[in-house]
Parts: sequence; structure tokens; C-alpha cells
Amino acid sequence: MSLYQEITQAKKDGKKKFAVLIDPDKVRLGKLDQVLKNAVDAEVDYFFIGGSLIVNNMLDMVLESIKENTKIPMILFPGNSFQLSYKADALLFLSLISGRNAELLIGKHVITAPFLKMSPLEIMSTGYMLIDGGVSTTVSYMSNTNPIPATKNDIAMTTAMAGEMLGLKMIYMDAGSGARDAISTDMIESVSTAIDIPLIIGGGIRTPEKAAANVRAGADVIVVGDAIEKDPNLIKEISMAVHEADVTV
Ligand code: 1GP
Repeated sequence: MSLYQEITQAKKDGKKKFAVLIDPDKVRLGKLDQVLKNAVDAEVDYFFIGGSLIVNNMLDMVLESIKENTKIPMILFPGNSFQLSYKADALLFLSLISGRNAELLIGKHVITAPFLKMSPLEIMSTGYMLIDGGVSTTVSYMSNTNPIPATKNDIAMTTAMAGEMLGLKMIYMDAGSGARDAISTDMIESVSTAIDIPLIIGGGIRTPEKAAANVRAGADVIVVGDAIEKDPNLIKEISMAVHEADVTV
């Protein structure tokens, strides 16, 4: 079963997934071991690997280290075309559908397509939507796009609907790493009821309560990076909150 089939099957079954984001730029060697150990103990479903900048050459090292120490699938979440590696299992092929920057809607994809066509990576086409998280984020600056305003649920909803109709396989709504305000449950609910494809939510999630509220609102995959970098012990609590949230209520 491909990872995408696994995610869609989980969605059908009402099971929620938890992904830990590791930014190779920020990783500290001692701390990575701790994160990996906690992730295995907490039965984390995926590692998302990526960041908006690449200031070091840690990507392959991080991927190797994860592979040596865990069986958790590694999904690349690239901030740019340099963040590609055959050592991962899959790639979020992101089109920034909340923005109007042609390079990030289709341009970079044309450049990387031949490389990806030959690669063993599972390619998951994903509509990426940046939502205003109350602070100017790296993604917003680097992508030269405006995020969707945090209270404009209708814009988020119609953007996600258009992404699904264009054939994208997942929607990733992101308030950006370290966002002050995570995406509201109202917005998550509006979007999740409007689409049938899996919905990934990340950016500024710091507590198990917020993670649980998000899955109850319709998120299928919760992504946490920043809070876990600061306190790897949060992995267990958030993982439990995501996996145990009763979505049938
Ligand atoms: C960022 O969605 C991810 O792209 C995760 O955000 O680092 O704030 O958890 P945080």
C-alpha cells in the first residue's frame, strides 16, 4: 500500500495521523536522537522533512539517521528545489495555491519533474495554502505571496475546492512554522466539509488540546515542528491527543 493509500484509508476509517516536522536547518545532533526516540515511543505516523531555507547540508544526514533508528516513513516537505533526496520515501509535490506566484504554482515543478520522474520517491501532489498566523513567516517572505487572512473561511474553502477539482490529492493548510496563531477550528471545519481529499494542518500548534480540537474539526494529519524542537517531550502528548481524539462525537 502506498503512503497516499494509507492516508486516504485512514481518512475513511476516521483515524487521524500525526507527523513530526524536522527542519534540517535547525536540527541539533543531540536533540535529533531524543526526537527520534520519542517519536518511536509515541508511534508517530510520519516525519515531514523540510524547511524554507537550506543553510547547511544536513538533509541526507537527517534522513540516514531516521532510517537507522526508526521505521517511520519520511516525507519530504521541500521549501525549494534543493531539498530533494532519493533517501526519503515520498515527496509532497507542493503547489502554492493560496498565492499567485507562478513559479511556485507550476514553474519549479516543471524544472524538477524529470528528476522526480526517475526517482523512487512516491510523489504526492498537494495544494499548499498559507494562512495568516499573525506574524510574518519565512514561507510568506520567501514565496513573495500573501497568506489567506485568518478569518476568511470562505476564501480558504473555495481555494481548497479548486485545488481538489484541479486534481491535487491533498490540501495542506499551514500558518507557517512558529506561527503566533494556529489556524482556527472554524476555518478547518469549513474546509474539511467542502473537500473529500485528506486535509493536513500545521503551523503554530503547541498543545495536545489544540491538536485534538483540529482533528475533531476535520483535520486528517496534524504537523508539529517548532514546539517539538523546543520540547521533544511534547511528542508523546500530542501523538496521544491526535490518535485518541474521538472524531465520531
Ligand atoms: C510548518 O506546518 C509546519 O510548515 C509546522 O509548523 O513548526 O509551527 O509546528 P510549526
